Amino acid sequence: MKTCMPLLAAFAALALAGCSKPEQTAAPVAAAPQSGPRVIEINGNDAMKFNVIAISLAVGEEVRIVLNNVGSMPKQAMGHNLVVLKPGTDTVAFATAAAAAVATDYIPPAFADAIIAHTKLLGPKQSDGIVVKFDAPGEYPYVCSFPAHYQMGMKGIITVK
Ligand SMILES: [Cu+2]
Repeated sequence: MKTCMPLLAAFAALALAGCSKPEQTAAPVAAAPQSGPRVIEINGNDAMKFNVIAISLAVGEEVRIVLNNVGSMPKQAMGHNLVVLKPGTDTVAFATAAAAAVATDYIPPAFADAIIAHTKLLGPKQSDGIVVKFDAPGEYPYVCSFPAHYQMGMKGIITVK
């Protein structure tokens, strides 16, 4: 911040020198809106289910998807994440590759191009959020990539219109 001070001082000097019009002096510097994107909360539980399996969004709508692990089993046995994939991704192949990707918290490097966004792998009572915005209509699958959870039905679809 210290490096900004000479600039600010320069602007102030210009303003005092009479270069400013009234409407320019009134602009607040830190007036960013406090309301962020719409939040969609999804719970994952010890029964290997998401409580939300269908989401509808408008093209270009920015949303924050928050995954809450509401279970109580240890992360090593019952971790959850939420991975959003591009339309048309072979989700079975993805889940199979993910199950082997232990070193990367079940995010398979070979599918990096298919992943739009993903949360961290969450232990019990942990939460993580991702901000997404889809510029093209389609059906975007989301899955938990912890081993066997996709096969148990821990998945959903984001429909973008
Ligand atoms: Cu899971």
